[in-house]
Amino acid sequence: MRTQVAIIGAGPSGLLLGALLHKAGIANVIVEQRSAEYVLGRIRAGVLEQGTVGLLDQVGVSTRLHREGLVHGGVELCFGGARHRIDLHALTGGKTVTVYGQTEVTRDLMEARAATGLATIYEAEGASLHDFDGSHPQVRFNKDGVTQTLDCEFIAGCDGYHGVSRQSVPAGALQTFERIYPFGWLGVLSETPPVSHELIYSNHERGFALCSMRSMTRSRHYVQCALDDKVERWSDDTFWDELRRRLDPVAAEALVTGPSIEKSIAPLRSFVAEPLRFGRLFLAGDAAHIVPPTGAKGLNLAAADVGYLARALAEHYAEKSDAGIDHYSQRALRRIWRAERFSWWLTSLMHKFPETGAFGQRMQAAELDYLVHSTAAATAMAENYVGLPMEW
Ligand code: FAS
Ligand code: PHB
Repeated sequence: MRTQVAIIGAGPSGLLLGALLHKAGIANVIVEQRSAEYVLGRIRAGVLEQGTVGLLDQVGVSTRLHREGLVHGGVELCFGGARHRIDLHALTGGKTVTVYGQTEVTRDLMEARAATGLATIYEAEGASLHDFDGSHPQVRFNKDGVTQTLDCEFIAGCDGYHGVSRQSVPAGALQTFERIYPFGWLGVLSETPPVSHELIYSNHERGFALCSMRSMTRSRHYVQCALDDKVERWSDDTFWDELRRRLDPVAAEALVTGPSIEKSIAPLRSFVAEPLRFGRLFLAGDAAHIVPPTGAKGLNLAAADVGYLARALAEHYAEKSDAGIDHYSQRALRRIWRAERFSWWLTSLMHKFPETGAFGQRMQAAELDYLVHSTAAATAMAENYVGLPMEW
């Protein structure tokens, strides 16, 4: 097999990159280790920045998003028993975010790709990357017991944090930066109406909580839990009772509970690998970086990465210029680090850190008080939450 760009991973990064390259007339093949059903079964992000929506518009995969997505002009912070709205729309000159699950984005991209006839090789096992620091890169994998070789001109590592791409880079060529948080998020998906029409982020002495949604009939809630906690310890009733304790009285009263249709615990970490380019191999999305989900940046950063990468590869093929691919890593990392900072800041502000003690709690209370009473502070939060400009 031969193509121009081999993409490792059929998550949102790989699928969106494939769609952007196809629009630019660049042939690409996606190699994915799991089945399409498995990929769709992962419940993850829920908030899209305008830049991400714009990229989906660009590849013609946003019809359902515009029909079913919920456009939000604000977000609420809950602390000290009361809620305070951050008016994103007013503070950012009209910007908004769209609530539309990552699962739906992935489904839309998968269906669009299937319609193009582009090759997506699911259940491709044991992928290995070769000669990406030379001029004839290859991806080898096993499909149905047969070893296959994909000759290509570039490889895009869109295979997530545990993928093979970053691990294929010689250790000395990569510098990594990491912070692991001393807690996780227990998330529950339920066919229940959202407690409010916008998201609620709660800083409570018992721990962080988040009330999000997927539609006006399907909710996604999270509570901060111990790093070594187990899903089995959390019955639905235990979860709802704990969530209710971490909300203001009005929200606690309005909360409609119901059976969980998905329940899982995710660890939280900040992680960045530098640089993002190694010869003809490029890293994008979670293969390159991880953010704690507090700032809703993970999926949006992945979209920005592949937006930059697709533009750089289009320049290489159409204009015979390598300026874009030479600049990709530096350009993507500038946005990545700004999102890492915002995600770390909001995580540090909203979660319970026992090790920081009473003084740490007072610092959080003072910052939250300042945030909701200072236009300058609220603007800083708002412009990061809606997404900083893409700076093409
Ligand atoms: P992904 O991990 O989504 O996709 C990588 C793909 O590569 C997968 O399909 C995998 O099977 C495949 N792959 C891996 N190794 C391979 C190999 N060797 N060969 C072939 N294929 C391989 N972000 C938010 O903004 N908000 C959230 O609330 C949020 N919650 C999250 C919860 C969890 C548990 C996790 C893990 C992440 C969460 N994220 C959240 C971040 C998440 O949405 C990611 O940013 C997003 O999935 C990034 O997409 P990809 O870069 O495509 O990586
Ligand atoms: C979600 O809906 O899953 C979600 C929303 C906002 C976040 C994190 C997760 O910050």
